[in-house]
Order: sequence, then structure tokens, then C-alpha cells
Amino acid sequence: MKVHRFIGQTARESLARVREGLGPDAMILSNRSVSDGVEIMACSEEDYIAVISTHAPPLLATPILSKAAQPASEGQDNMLELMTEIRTMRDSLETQLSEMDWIGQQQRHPTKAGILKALLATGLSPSLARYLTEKNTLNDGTVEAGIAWAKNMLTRNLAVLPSDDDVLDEGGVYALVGPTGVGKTTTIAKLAARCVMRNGPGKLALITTDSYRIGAHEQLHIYGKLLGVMVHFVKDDVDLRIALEELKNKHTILIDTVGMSQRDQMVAAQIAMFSGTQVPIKRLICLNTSSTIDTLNEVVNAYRGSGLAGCILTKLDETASISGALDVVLRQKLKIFYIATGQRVPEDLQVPDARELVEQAFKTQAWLQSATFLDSELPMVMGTASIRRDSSVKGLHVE
Ligand SMILES: Nc1nc2c(ncn2[C@@H]2O[C@H](COP(=O)(O)OP(=O)(O)OP(=O)(O)O)[C@@H](O)[C@H]2O)c(=O)[nH]1
Ligand SMILES: [Mg+2]
Repeated sequence: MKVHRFIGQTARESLARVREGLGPDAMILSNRSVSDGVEIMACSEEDYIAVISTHAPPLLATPILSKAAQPASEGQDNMLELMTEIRTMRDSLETQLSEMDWIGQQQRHPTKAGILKALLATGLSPSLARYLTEKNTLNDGTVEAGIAWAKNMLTRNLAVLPSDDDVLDEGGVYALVGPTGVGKTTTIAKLAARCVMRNGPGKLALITTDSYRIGAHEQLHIYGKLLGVMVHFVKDDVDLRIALEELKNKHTILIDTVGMSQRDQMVAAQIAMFSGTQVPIKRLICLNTSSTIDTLNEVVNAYRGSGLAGCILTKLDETASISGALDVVLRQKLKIFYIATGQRVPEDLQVPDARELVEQAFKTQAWLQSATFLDSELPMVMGTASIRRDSSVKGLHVE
């Protein structure tokens, strides 16, 4: 590759010289201020393409590359503006390169498109689908083998409660938190019934922080009565500390909380309340599997605080696809304690099985019309900057 050096008194002038010398499609490799102005190193587009076709992967990672095509506007004389322009051009160039790279891969390994389409059709996020397709080491296998590989990777990465005994035998204090109506109180009732069946009513206590909404505590009160377990109401952190002290001999304490939108400022106060106790409180977030990936991510980020013990996936019976929830759980590295599959107390609560969850996610793919892509649309999925740069998928172990 022949690299050319251009110097102008201003960035604008240097850029104009690049265009003059190498044409509007010249590639800018670097720029810096020098004693006599602004220096730009650039090469022709042909030279650049010749190099990337032989060394595609390393160059794709090269940080500063952009096209000189766009004419400089007035007031673009300072370096800051030039850098902004270069960054924008670099983004669009990287997108194009990624798209070209994908088209090349698609030609070399035609099964990749099939795998990517299948992953997208389950409702997994484009960035996770892209990551799994890229990391797939079975390049020359069948689409089915690629999907099986992806399923294995997803299964291996899903953290689930190994057995109910971890909660029922070990006991401790658990608080179920999350947005309104996700099934916290119903799940507490289901869990309470399990605890009573295992250890008897005397070893369990129920606490609710949901004491101010009209009729809200009635729900838990009724379940408590049915199970023969006292329900304690707490309104603030002082109350909570007193209640926990009083109940310190209980094997298990389950705390029901008032549902709050993830955007509610009270979420932070709730996190502080549960963090400030002497007895550690394990917070489990209830995630409605019917919610979108973006909503679930927002919910987890808002409720995370100093750390969630794990999550309970709810309303699996109502959702078209659980892939979105699995996607969030994988990225956020949340352990799944239970899955709730209906309104019946106590029947509709199960200990999760990672493989079964993944299988279920892939079974629903035919329904998700919105996630069905044409071959011609796949380069866009592979190239889009936000999808390409999403680093939250990189925590997955896929070797
Ligand atoms: N289909 C289905 N419905 C559920 C499930 N879990 C809870 N529900 C229903 O969802 C509704 C809300 O459940 P709650 O347990 O009151 O939800 P919550 O999180 O305590 O709600 P707030 O206290 O208002 O925040 C009720 O009608 C439940 O019967 C489930 O797994 N599947
Ligand atoms: Mg409730």
C-alpha cells in the first residue's frame, strides 16, 4: 500500500489536498498537527481495498480510517471539527467494511446466514445473534450443527439454581423486587407454600413493604392465613430492622415489596433499605418475560444497586418468546432462581433447567415474524455500529 503525506496550513486545506491528490474516495489513515500546519497520511481507495482483501481481520480493527469524500464546510478549520468528521466517516467506513466482510464470509461459509437468521428469529438481540454467529467455530458444518452449537453455548452460559434445596434448605432472607404487576406477591405465595411444605409454617415469616396501597397487603395476608404464616408489615428501614431482629430465629423470611417502575426514584431508596440491614438480604428481581429486551435491561440496571442475588422469570405462559429475557439474563449475568408459568398458587413455579429454557426459546422462532430477515438484510445487521460495538455480549464464554 502506498501511503501519501499531505500538509496544509489548516485541516481544511490538507483535506482538500488529499482529495486533489487521491480523489474523493481516498482513505485517511492518520492526522496530526505539525510545525508547519496539519499533516494527513492517506492512501487511495484501490490500495486500501487491495490490502483489506488480503488482511481483512486485522485491518478491520484499525482505529483511524475514513474517507475524504465529504467536502469540508465553513468553520471546519479546527482540529476538533475535523476529528468529529473523521469519526463519523470512520463509523460509516467501518460499517461498510463490516458489511463487506460479512458478504465475504457468507460466500466462504454459506451456512452462516442460515445460523444468523435462525438466531434472530428466536428473538435474541441482533448483537448476541451476531456474536454467536461470528464465534461459531463450525464454519463448514450445516446450519443445524451451527444452531446446535449456539444452543450449547447459550445453555452453558445460563446460570440457574441447581436445586430447590439451595433456597428451601439453606433458608435466609429473600426480597422479591421489580416493577408493578410482574408477579412478586403471587411468586412469594408460591415460594411460601413450598417452604411450608418442606419445613412447616413455624420456620417461615412473611414481610411486606407494601403497606400503603389500599388493599395491597390483603393479597399477601390471605396467602399467609391459608398457610398459617404471620405477615409483618414494615413501612421504612427502621421498621424493617426491628422486624428482622424479631424474626431472627426464622429459618426463611420472604419479603414482598411494592412494585415500582424502574424509572421511579424510590427504587434507589428501596435498594438502600435492603442494603443497610445487619442480616444480609438476597434481592431477587422478578422479570416479566413478555417485556422487551430494552425494558428488561433498563429494569435490571435500575434495580441492580450493589448486586442482585438473581432473578425469577415470570409469566412464561403468556410470552411469545423467552429469548429476550434469556438474552438479558445472560448479559447481566443473573442467576435464574425460579420460573413462574401461570397464576396458580403454588403449582405454577418451577426450578429452571437451562437446556429446556434454551430449547423453548428456539421452539418459538416461527412465530416471530418481526425478527425474520431476508439474506439481503443480514449485512446491515452485521454492520450496524451499535450492534457491532455492543460489548455486553462479550462476557459470554463461547470457546
Ligand atoms: N399468566 C401469569 N400470570 C401471573 C404470573 N404470576 C403472576 N401472575 C398474575 O399477574 C398479576 C399480578 O401479579 P402480582 O403477584 O399481584 O404482581 P406484583 O408484582 O405483586 O404486583 P404489584 O404488587 O402491583 O407490583 C396477577 O393477576 C397474577 O395472578 C404468571 O407466572 N403467569
Ligand atoms: Mg404485589
